Amino acid sequence: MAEQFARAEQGEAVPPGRGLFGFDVAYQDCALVVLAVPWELGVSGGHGTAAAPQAVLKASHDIDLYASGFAHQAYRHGLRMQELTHPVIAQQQALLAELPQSTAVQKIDRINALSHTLNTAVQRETAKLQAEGKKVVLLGGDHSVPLGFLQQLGRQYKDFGILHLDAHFDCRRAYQGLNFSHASIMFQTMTQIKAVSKIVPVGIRDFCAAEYEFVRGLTTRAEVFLDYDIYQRGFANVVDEIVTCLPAHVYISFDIDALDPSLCPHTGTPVPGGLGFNDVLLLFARLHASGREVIGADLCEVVPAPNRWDENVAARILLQLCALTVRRELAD
Ligand SMILES: [Mn+2]
Repeated sequence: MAEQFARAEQGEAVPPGRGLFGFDVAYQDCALVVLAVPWELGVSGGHGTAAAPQAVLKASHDIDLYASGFAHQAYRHGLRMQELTHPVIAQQQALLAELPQSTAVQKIDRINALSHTLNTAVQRETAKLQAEGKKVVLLGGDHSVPLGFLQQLGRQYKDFGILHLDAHFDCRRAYQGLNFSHASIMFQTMTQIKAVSKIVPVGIRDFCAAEYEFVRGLTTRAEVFLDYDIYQRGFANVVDEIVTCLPAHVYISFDIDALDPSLCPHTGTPVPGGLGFNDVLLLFARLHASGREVIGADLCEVVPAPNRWDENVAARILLQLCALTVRRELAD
């Protein structure tokens, strides 16, 4: 591995077929597993997010890895990507292939059943990885993917917060009859997982009245940073307020559509406005500097682009999320 790290640091091209960020890290040597979940049964808008993990893996070979601060040489701690291996992934593909022929009711029942199976599979797999001493970052797939991971963290931690970067609250009770759609992930999380003492949605700019009421009803369990309010005040003037809202243990749920759509034009439900790339870097740097521990993260709703742009941006965000999550192992 030392030789691969040294070559990357000299800026050499990555040979084809390599692992995440260009390194072949064996399971026993990795500190963190990026668990890829190629899933898109929970989407309402455009499709294609199931293809994100492979596209982000390829794009991760094309980015230079130098970073200062908490992300400095984070890859040296061993970052490995592997896919969730469970029959439900193939069952999803079969269902997607026959969807146009199914009646709506059959579709909804079967999607709900498969989504429930996926949640259980993700919960069990993340529990196994954690039991074997690995940190975990999920790579979707759509934003319904992390529920099982959040359920697992809810068993493990008495109290944690969610830094939720998104254009949407994702707090619909159900969407088009789907209980576990990407539009309901935070409704499911906040109603099911008592250990989540705080949710901090950031960049929100597209929501219905019922969702807003639901979030307001969470009272002190939610601190909302709407995109337009952030714009008016300037991100640098808000960033410490965002961090201060969060408890000592933090999970980061990153929907790529939180970003300005020029950074993720192919995502399924893009919305004008949004966070700049440097806003995210600043937020992560301040979160790290605050001493809070990132206990896990997800990156969802990436849809690959013909010119590989969306996955290029996503690979850079993924590196930051991995660095934040392994930082306890870093010799600062
Ligand atoms: Mn979203």
